[in-house]
Amino acid sequence: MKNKKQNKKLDQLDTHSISNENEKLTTNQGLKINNNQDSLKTGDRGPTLLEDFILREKITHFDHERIPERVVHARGSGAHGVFKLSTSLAEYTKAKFLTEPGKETPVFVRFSTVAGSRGSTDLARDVRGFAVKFYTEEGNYDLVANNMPVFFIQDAIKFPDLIHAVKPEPDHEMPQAASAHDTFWDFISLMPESMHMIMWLMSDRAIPRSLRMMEGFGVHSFKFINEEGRVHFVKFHFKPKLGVHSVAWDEAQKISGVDPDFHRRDLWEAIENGAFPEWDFGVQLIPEEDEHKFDFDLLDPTKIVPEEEVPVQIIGTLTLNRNPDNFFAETEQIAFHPGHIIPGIDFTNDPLLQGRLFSYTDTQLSRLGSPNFHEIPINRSVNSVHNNQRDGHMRQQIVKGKTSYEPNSLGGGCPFQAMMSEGGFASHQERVSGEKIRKRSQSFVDHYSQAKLFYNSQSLPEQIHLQNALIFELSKVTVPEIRERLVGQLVFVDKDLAAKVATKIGVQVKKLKHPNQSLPADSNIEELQSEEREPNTKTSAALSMKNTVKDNIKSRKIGFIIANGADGKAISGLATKLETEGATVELIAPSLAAVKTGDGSSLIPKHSLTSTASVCFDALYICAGEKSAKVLMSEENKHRVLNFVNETYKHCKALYFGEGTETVYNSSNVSMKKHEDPAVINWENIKPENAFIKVVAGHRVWELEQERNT
Ligand code: HDE
Repeated sequence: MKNKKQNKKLDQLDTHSISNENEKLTTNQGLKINNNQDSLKTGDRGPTLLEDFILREKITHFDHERIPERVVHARGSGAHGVFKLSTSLAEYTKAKFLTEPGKETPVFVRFSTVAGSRGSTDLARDVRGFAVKFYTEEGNYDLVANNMPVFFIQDAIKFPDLIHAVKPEPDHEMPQAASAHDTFWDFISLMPESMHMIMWLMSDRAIPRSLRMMEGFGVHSFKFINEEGRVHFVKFHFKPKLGVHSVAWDEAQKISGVDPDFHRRDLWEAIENGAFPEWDFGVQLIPEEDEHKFDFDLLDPTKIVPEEEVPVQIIGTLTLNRNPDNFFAETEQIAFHPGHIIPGIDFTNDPLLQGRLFSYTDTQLSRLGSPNFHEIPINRSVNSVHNNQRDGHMRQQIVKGKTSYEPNSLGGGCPFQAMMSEGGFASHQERVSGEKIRKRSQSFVDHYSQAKLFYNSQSLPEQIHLQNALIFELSKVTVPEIRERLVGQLVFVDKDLAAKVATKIGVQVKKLKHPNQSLPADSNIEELQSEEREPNTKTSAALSMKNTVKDNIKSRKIGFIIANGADGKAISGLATKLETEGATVELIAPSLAAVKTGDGSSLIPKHSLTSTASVCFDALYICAGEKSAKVLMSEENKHRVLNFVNETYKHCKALYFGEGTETVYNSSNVSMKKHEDPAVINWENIKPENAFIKVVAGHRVWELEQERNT
């Protein structure tokens, strides 16, 4: 954070931040308070007096502490950081933060779930928001992205319908933060354009292991404009350096109970521990003249540009390196808007993006309550703001002088319009003509090819997870006709998938016959949905998490189960090795009391067997030592220890049984395996520590799931 602009941003926040250290308590008017324990009364048992301005000020402020939560993306966590450019894009855009290699731009990133309220669980099956505010020298640039590259709908006019369908049902306000209910699937089954997004939502991408292990996508095509006015379409990508990883659905459900703040805590702790989350920032660039060379429309937000057709060029690194000081002031009050752009970046006519350009300012007005929300420290740009906008609720800026209009002579004509050469923004000039019409373009009609591409590209375990997710969700749908209609949609994605889901949710696979309101009247739906279509066998390696980064154990959380008598030397040896490679080791013992190891030293556990669960860890080590194994297998502890071991095994995570723990091994489900299991390490392994690290680096061994769970 040595960079000047970043410091400016920090200074700016600092002038608004305050510490209570060594300070006396005051009212909001700065009056020192002498008694914060009792209200003003008539006698010590008498009624409270209206005169008590200190009580009234305190309670009134408290009564107004809440602001409306975001309509969508209400639950979020954020962090400060920096974007460092490595490759100049001057050939494509004049945006200054993208043209000078080495340049650092301060950022604030807010991750979120979409459907749940502010207090909902982090591990809901959902899309994640990935909103980035770049505080550039030319003004704030917001890339309000998601962790999935496509969206449910093609036109903004359907957004309220989509959100009403997924939110808790209006009669009984259930279920919270879940798409597994009637209204969501009713809507989806009538909206074939959502099928591609449904594949992503039912995949493991919707239950990330960590916010630090998610990709980010701008979704829409945007435009880059260079100094000469030349246009390229651009798709934005964030690729996590730790790879893209997910938990198992069974884990997600359990984590929601054990630690609903799992993602928030993980992000916070990683940053506090100095394991700064990092992403490669990349772009797919398409020259304007190639706009129509694809078999889909670049303006259609339900389509990706496959990386095989246009590779992602990595141009820099996004690093999150500082937690907010105050959640409300920063993470809650930050106000994103896809319309916050800078010279060199412009919009396309994607009808979803066009609608978003209206929505975000409108929502900030109702959420933050004033047109002056840009003056809240987290929303301020690093370059100063000069215009003739005045007044409004909670105005902070004190503008000197008597003119608040333009043109003026009394104020010397200031502030002046900027010429383009001075950084003045001018929308890219584009020729537009057409009928005034409410109609979907015929080029938006193919809803299934890319849904199929996604499904085809998944590894077998990923496909099974996707099938199971659909079965889970649709089993919660109480109306058989909705289940049947959805299966009717799946037929056009993959017949086998449709059949597998159908048998588990008690419906027949039937050919789809229903009105398709999103399609133009003249669309040839029969042809598009024909089962005789040429089979689509295309795949794209970038779509499968199987091909992600699996070569390190950085920031992974390893649980050590210990008890009195454990082998202290073996524990510290392994812990040092894991920590040297960047992992975090946490001790779990029968109670929080200090554990005495065999060599007489004492270790303080972070958790007890009752206060945490296996689902909160990436891997488990049953600490070496016969004595401690005996304690772990005592009547009092046995059930909990075996639960840890069996769950870790079931969820395909690395398990390591230290020397002397045969009793634990033999009592667990692991002993029932019929042959060598590559993810279970024990005292017989040659170089067991290295073997363990290798399995942890692979994250989960999904290939073993079917065998382990049968
Ligand atoms: Fe949003 N969206 N959205 N959205 N969106 C909001 O703005 C909206 C869409 C996204 O951490 C709201 O400040 C409409 C796509 C993120 O603060 C609201 C449409 C994508 C966030 C809104 C979309 C997004 C929001 C709610 C369809 C992925 C959280 C509170 C036309 C590219 C930002 C707020 C944060 C938030 C409207 C579709 C991403 C109501 C009308 C597509 C990451 O203005």
